[in-house]
Amino acid sequence: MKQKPLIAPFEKPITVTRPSLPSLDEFKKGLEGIWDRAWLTNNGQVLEEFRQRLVEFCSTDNLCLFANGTLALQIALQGMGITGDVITTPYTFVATTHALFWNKIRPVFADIEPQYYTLDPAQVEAAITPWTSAILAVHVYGHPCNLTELEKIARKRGLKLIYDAAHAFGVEVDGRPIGDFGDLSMFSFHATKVFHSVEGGMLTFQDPRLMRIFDYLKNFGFENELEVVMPGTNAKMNEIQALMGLLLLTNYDGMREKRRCIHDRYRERLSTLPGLTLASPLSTAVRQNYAYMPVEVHSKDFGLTRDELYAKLREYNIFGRRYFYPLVPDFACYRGMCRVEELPVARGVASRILTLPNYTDLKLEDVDRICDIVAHIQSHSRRPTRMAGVSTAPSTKPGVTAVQLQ
Ligand code: T4K
Repeated sequence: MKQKPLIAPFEKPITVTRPSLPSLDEFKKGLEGIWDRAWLTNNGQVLEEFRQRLVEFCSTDNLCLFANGTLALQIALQGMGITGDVITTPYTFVATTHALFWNKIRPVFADIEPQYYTLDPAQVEAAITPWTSAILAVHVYGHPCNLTELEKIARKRGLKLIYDAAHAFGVEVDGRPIGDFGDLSMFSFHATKVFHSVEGGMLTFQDPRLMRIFDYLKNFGFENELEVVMPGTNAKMNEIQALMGLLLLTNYDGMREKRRCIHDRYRERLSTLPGLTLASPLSTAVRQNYAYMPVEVHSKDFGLTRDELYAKLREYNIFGRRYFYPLVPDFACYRGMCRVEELPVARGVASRILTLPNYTDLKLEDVDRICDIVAHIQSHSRRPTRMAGVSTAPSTKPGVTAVQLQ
């Protein structure tokens, strides 16, 4: 009887991401200082040190820290006085759109570009009306938007240009930090991000006058014990968050380098598989951060749909995610905001996208094993596809157990 090869599943779940952590000893040492001072939040010493380090890292003093990225974006829109309609991308995490809604701003969805999945400037321009006040673009997966074109449109039409840079910490373009583009950028320091402070958010911006407004808005609008100057909220980062961020920031370059190796390996192994496409390589002007590992599954050539591959991988204990599917306008709370036939590019990408495990401590041998499993699943799909020169045979690399089944 013909024997079929099978690769063993991972013993433990391999999730789409896993937070980087500093050494526990270092963290404990930092905690001792916090314990001694008994100062846990409201502009503590560690927060101030963390902010100072970020000022150096991001090359700007116009920088404000928050409890998380969502609150940071909500406060940004409020503090900048954005109203009316804002043109934004449907291809993002829901928090981008929620931040608009919480400010009673109407999101107007424009389609994305197929190579990097960021807003298509031509679609943005076509969507502008007299009610448009700003563009809210997302550097999705850490891929910089078309900065030059968006800037041109915003300046020409008198619109504010705001970037959701939740995925883009550490990215530079032509040696300029990504936060230096547009009027304002929001970064997320959530545990699942390339760099994090457990939860956390940061705004960097051009207009220095915004600093005071953001400081009020994140602290109930307090001027002093007796005066409240605006109806703020509570969006402060605390000392323990700041400690995590401070310790991880010292190792940012090391973390980035590990991710670069992981990305290169995925590219090398997956780019020849028929029916899988990877995002176009970024321009050499971009210092990228390797935040996510998205692949598009073209069912006709791959032999399985994206959802079939997603489900099959779970059988091997590999938990990729369909970031970003469904599209934001397809969620119940935004349904009806645009017609189904609109946004064809975003819709197509959302139906094909799968983000594979990608985190600093993912071992290269595990990347190989994931790639072997993807190839193996494909070779056993109901519509097997092969291209010359592409082998779907299981690897003999260490860490990959090949067993024979009847
Ligand atoms: N704008 C954009 C474009 C964003 O992507 C986000 C957040 C925001 C704005 C808002 O920023 P924040 O307010 O979050 O700062 C995750 C994150 O929670 C979210 O921050 C992120 N984007 C989004 C893309 O991904 P979920 O619901 O997918 O997370 P969850 O809990 O399913 O975690 C994903 C995987 O990570 C888990 O399967 C396992 C692993 N994990 C997760 C956590 C929390 C760990 O190993 N350890 C952990 O502590 O949203």
